[in-house]
Amino acid sequence: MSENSRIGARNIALVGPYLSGKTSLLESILFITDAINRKGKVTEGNTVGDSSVEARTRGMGVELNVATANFLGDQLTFLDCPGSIEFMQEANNALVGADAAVLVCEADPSRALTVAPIIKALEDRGLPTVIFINKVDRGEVDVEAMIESLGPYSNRPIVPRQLPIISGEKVSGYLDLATDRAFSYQTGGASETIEMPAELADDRAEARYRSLEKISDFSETLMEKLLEEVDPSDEEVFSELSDCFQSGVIVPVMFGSGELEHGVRRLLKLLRHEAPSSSLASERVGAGGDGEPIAQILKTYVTQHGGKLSVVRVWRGEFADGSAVNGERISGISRLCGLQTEKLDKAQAGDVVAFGRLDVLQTGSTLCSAKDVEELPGAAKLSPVYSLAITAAKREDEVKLSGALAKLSDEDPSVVYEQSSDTGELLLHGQGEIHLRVAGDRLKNKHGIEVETSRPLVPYKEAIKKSVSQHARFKRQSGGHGQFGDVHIDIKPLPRGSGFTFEDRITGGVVPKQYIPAVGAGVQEYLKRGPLGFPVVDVSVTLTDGQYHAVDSSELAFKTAGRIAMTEGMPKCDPVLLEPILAVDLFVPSEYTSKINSLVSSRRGQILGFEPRDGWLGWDVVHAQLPQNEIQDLVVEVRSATTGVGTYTANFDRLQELHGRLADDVVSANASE
Ligand SMILES: Nc1nc2c(ncn2[C@@H]2O[C@H](COP(=O)(O)OP(=O)(O)OP(=O)(O)O)[C@@H](O)[C@H]2O)c(=O)[nH]1
Ligand SMILES: [Mg+2]
Repeated sequence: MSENSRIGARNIALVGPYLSGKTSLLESILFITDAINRKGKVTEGNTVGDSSVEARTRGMGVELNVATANFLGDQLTFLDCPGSIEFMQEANNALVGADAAVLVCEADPSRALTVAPIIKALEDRGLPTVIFINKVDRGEVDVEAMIESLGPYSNRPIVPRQLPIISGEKVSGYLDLATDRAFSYQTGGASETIEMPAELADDRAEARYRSLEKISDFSETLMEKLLEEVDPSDEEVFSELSDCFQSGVIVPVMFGSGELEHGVRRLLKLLRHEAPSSSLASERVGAGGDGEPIAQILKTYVTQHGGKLSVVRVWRGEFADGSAVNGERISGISRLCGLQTEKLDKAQAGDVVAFGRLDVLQTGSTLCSAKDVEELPGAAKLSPVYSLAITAAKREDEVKLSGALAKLSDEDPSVVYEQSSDTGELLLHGQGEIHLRVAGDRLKNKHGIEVETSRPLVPYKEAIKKSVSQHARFKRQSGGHGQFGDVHIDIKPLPRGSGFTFEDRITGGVVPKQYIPAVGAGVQEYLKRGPLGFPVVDVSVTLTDGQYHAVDSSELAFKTAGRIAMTEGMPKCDPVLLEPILAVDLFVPSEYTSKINSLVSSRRGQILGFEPRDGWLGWDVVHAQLPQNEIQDLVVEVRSATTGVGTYTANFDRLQELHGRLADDVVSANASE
């Protein structure tokens, strides 16, 4: 173990589906550990975990919040991640810096699927994980059924550490499977030891045996004992369970009620005694041992004053306030408890703290005082699934908007913005409707800019199907100097994807050389808006003949003649509307694949096939092609068809002819704008 590592410092990600109770659990943890002296409530908008206005007003997590507590002399830092799939990037970024994760979920087997993507994310990172089945105060909860239903989504065996004691319809306490002790919950206090309920003796023996079977795969001595029918001691079982959790090969399960503090102290003890030390995580990411101090940014906040606050995980060594990293100077180091900051002189390996004013560095960046920084991998960027066109509500805010958007995507890298080269619109891309609404609220609350949003325009194009020869003359006699240009052009369709070509076949100087590019420019100007009202693609124009006037001809006159020839010729070329078609991969649990197939068909899509999703248990990827016009709210329907977990990626594939009423509607809607 490296000397740099803080044995007592551990960073625990709180993850789990939307509204499973992570923030409420954190609130209880902070209260129990005296980090706060009054417990807030999510519904009252005063918890540590939901610190921003946007989170408080919605009663849901919308970004990462960090809080450090001291539990019996050990430093535990919690990374409270939002559960909504639309804010998944925040959770993924946070997981980069965690030592272990508490996966908080409800005992609802019908929603086990919503836990699957999180299980997968934790497995991919190799993060030691404990499942906390929450809200058991609600009554009629079946912890065992929940464990059963999660099994198919986990590559790691899920092993109960406790058995519920049920009184009436409610869980009133638990048996510890490793220590042979029973406890009764005390709301607002530690559970009390009670006598082992005799009627649970058989259940306990059976559950204990099943757990042992699962962990014996990872322990030869245990395997031998089981084969020889020797009952291992409680100490042995505890140590095996502990090792298997620490090394991340099994996932232990606990349960309780975060809000009522039931089972929370027990969870804290597990984290304190059994979670891997922070040095293990450093080794896992390849930043262990001795060497230059290294840290990594897990989250960026833009403060009310406009400065940046970067939440960093220190992997190795120490960073002092005022020291230089990557050419910038750390200005202020603080321990966090939500919005509350406590100043520190330095940060040490194993800490998750905030560094002030690293203005250029972004979430995911690796920090190092040495010149050449070897970048540690950050979280992969999710590809956007929902877009809106935005404009500043007030004209005078337009200039400020791009700066504010840069800060917005600094804070949340899954918000992406761009100026569309096709439609000229300013587009905001993200993970869903709520995600972008929160982005809009942030622009208003933090940057004082109100924006208006609309459905992005579809970048339709048009082409032609017939060749036409066209003559045009531009002639104007106005006092002295006149204007004269005369051209003959051939307009021809080109194969899809060829673009635009302009050629001249002038012989004998009937159009002087210096005027020919002007004809091309006039033609091109016309192509910005064809007979149907859209940019024209895949057309060739050849200048075949013409006339000029020694005095009156000019570049402008020939440019105008070129444009007139196009304006008159193009409508005769059988123009056709082209709509963009996207290649779409939809990622869904296999049980919903057929539902997704019909959804795609109902949106004029074409299914190309489907296959198992690489590396995902029980998921498919459906390959399809869909018109871009059908994709705007696709994610909303895909999610609602798949209990919220389905998603897709889309890329431009080609332009395809659109005919009939659909085309007429597009043309007339465009004309009326
Ligand atoms: N009955 C019961 N309700 C709870 C418990 N914990 C949380 N809740 C309720 O569940 C709802 C969601 O709680 P949060 O703590 O915001 O859940 P979260 O997982 O942080 O939510 P997101 O961050 O939005 O994913 C709130 O209405 C809580 O009051 C619990 O232990 N028992
Ligand atoms: Mg929350």
